[in-house]
Amino acid sequence: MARDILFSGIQPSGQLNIGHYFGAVKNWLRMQEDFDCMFSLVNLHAITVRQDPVALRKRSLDFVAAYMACGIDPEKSIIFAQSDVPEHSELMWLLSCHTYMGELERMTQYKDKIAKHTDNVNLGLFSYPVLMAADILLYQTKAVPVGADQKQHLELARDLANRMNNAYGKLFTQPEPYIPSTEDGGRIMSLLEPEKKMSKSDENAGNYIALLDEPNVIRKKLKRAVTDTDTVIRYDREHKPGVSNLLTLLSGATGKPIAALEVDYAGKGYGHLKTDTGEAIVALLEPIQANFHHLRNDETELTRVMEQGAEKARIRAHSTLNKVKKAMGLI
Ligand code: ATP
Ligand code: LTN
Repeated sequence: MARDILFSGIQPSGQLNIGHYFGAVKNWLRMQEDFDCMFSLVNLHAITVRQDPVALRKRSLDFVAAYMACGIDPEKSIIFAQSDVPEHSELMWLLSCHTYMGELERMTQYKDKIAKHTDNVNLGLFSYPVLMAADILLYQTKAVPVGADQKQHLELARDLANRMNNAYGKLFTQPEPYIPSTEDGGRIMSLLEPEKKMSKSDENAGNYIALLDEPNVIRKKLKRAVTDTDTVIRYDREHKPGVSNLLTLLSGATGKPIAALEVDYAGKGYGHLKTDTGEAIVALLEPIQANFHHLRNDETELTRVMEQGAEKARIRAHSTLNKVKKAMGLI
């Protein structure tokens, strides 16, 4: 029987960090066995912020190697670059003509981004969620594993699927979000400003742990992580965001539930928690880093994986797009 389709993407901007790992990639690995998976390097999304072309190309290969180093298997899943499948942009236009300005004006990511990039408030930043809806709907996607920050964008994709299906007959599958709970890593917070999400575009590298950070850098960053003036190791996002974030990271890296960690750490100090979290993350990332360096050395193979992925994706994309154009009366 055909398996349900899963689609997810990460923008090749900045450096992949453990927020992406726990929020998205970890779920991808788990779901890879049960779904027909498509993982896209969403480079058209990345250019909503100005990119250096040479660095973007290089970073794109870094990201593909990183996906594979984490365990995404190109023999089981389709890995491809969004820009290799022009149907994404074409479906985006068709969806744009059915998206209301008010819907996009409400998007919090867009508001944050225009506040941050005041010198480049471009149309792409505003219409970004429509491109994301096109990515998803183009493949008749059922499951979309993402971090909590993408919930609002997912809602738009679902609304657009409904709107188009009501207007033109059944064109799209209704996508479902798969978002880990906050305790499970759906929203990993910044190390130095734990009320803010850990983000790869953060200019202060002390705020995140990159997947490729050296073990000693990881230990040092965790030692400096902001906690609070209390001394109790307890999970409480509202009053103890830093400590709660460390517990989430330790739990994610060791597989031990947070409640059990609270018991283990009763009476122990924050220094202890930070050291153990550092060691657990170093142990988690060590094999990933070794795989990465091995895979990244073979650019021919990475390019082959992307070409093979794009070829498969294009066949699927073409089929949905044709159906939509026909239904809309485009000859
Ligand atoms: P940028 O800061 O460059 O805008 P980003 O760090 O938010 O990007 P994306 O490429 O937008 O990264 O996100 C890729 C995936 O990782 C998405 O599913 C997103 O929800 C998830 N993700 C990003 N940051 C976190 C985080 N701090 N915690 C959990 N999941 C996250
Ligand atoms: N907007 C997402 C990245 C993204 C995506 C997608 C995720 C683009 N298209 C489709 C899931 C499905 C983000 O993380 N900023």
